[in-house]
Amino acid sequence: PMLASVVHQENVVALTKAPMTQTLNKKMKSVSTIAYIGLGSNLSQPIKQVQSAISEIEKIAQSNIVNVSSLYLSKPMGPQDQDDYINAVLAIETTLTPLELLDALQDIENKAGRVRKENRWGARILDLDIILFGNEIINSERLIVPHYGMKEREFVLLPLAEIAANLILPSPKVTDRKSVKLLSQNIANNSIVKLPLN
Ligand code: A4P
Ligand code: MG
Repeated sequence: PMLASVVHQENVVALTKAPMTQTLNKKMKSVSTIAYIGLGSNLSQPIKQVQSAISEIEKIAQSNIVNVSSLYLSKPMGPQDQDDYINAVLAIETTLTPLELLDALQDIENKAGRVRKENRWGARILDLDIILFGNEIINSERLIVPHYGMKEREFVLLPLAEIAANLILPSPKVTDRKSVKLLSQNIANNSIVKLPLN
């Protein structure tokens, strides 16, 4: 009984220390931002694409995933002659700049075999969008944040509401600073289903 209790205590210590060790190993600086990333896929086994994208995002330098929504099955927005999508949203704590994070996400899209085509809103193996980056409002050539479509898209708002309902959207216009919960309650959710956890 004596030995068992020692082993038990060591386990407790190991568990309590784990997140700290991970943080130090990844050389996190002190100032970090929570960013939200939208994941989407409707080609080449979309569930697997989204799951392996989550594993790849976990490996991004100076960053740690802090929350992941369920997976959602959604009808295509845009051309209807394409398969249904798998969508999800995750939260990442990062000390990267927004453009460094975009570079890392585009590397992951490219490694998954993403081919960029002309047709707008067409089928894709993997789409990784920065939905929010802390409270920042970004309007540069490569990056628009908050993501331009987030307020109209149920496949962004519903998974986001699952992990960050109380978040308020940054906006120069005070009246546009609405909570994710409110926005998600005000859109139709006819063409999306949350998949059970496996
Ligand atoms: N870019 C600008 N802002 C951002 C941002 N916040 N995050 C620039 C990521 N990238 C951003 O992106 C084109 C360029 O946008 C990038 O090079 C980056 O510099 P892309 O991924 O090559 O093109 P895209 O994703 O096809 O662009 P588009 O037209 O914005 O597509 P959407 O709006 O992402 O829509 N239906 C369902 N059910 N679920 C889906 O996920 N997705 C789409 C794609 C269509 N229908 C869908 C879904
Ligand atoms: Mg995209």
